[in-house]
Amino acid sequence: MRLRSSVGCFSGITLATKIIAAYVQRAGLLEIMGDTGRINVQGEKVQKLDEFANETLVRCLGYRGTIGILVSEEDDEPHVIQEAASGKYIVLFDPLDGSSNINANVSIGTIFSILQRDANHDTKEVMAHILQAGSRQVAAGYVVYGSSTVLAYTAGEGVHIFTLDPSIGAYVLAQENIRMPHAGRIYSVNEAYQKSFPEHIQRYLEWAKQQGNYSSRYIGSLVADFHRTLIRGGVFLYPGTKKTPQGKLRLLYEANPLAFVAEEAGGVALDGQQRILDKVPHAMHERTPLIIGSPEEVQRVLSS
Ligand code: AFP
Repeated sequence: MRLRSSVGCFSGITLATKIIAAYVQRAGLLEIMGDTGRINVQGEKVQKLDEFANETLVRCLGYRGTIGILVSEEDDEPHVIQEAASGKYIVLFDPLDGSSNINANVSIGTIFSILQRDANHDTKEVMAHILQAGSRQVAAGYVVYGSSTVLAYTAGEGVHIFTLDPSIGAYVLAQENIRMPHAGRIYSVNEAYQKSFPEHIQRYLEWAKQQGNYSSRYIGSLVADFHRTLIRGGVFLYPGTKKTPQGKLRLLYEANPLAFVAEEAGGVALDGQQRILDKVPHAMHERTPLIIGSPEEVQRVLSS
């Protein structure tokens, strides 16, 4: 298993997510549930735990010698840690995905993507280093704070799953080179929006319902819905709607890292037109439609 030289980023992420996991587990006791009263750059209510998770990641990653830039879902602007070329990595993250579920004790997670500075640009051209296609990620993954805390990670040589052992405070390798099932009869989508989805997606959902052997599963936390899709197969969909043609999910720190994990495990991730990892971003908080999962099921959605 390879962690690559981005290992400094990885140890910052494992430290931060262990701290976040401990807080999430005690959220009810610490009076850190509920929102802060602040609205973030995405127009969403910032939960107290969102803020805590963001600060923890920025703190844990901000002092690593090899990190140059941090990008968070919660912050309008990137954190430039160092302009020197030694800060060669860019870490992009959604500190607490699914945070509107916190009060209902539903699984939530942290998603991260690691890029290397683009050698064609001066180190001062911050946006040029951030706005790279997902195919240039050197590593990516996520942590699910669920019935156990699970970390899924890829550095381009397969996907490896670690479980946090709370008795020793360490992530322990649980599954090496996990593969996503090639097919799976589960679809995961917010069906309340069905009527405003593109027509082929509506046709797929109608078709699946008529089969009689499909299950519908939707948690409403991308990271948890994706993790189930990785383990059990099927397809997760968050298409554009008439009102929001680009959907809700963010390209750089949600779709890209999950697409990298999916492909490394034998799955597929598309926006409906093209491969997620080929999309060249134009803005740091850009959104994208997402169809991700088992190759057979994704193909079925596309050809419906
Ligand atoms: P929150 O972080 O605001 O809970 O949003 C979570 C999320 O971005 C993603 O994790 C879910 O897949 C998606 O939103 C659910 O959105 P809908 O409520 O529109 O289905």
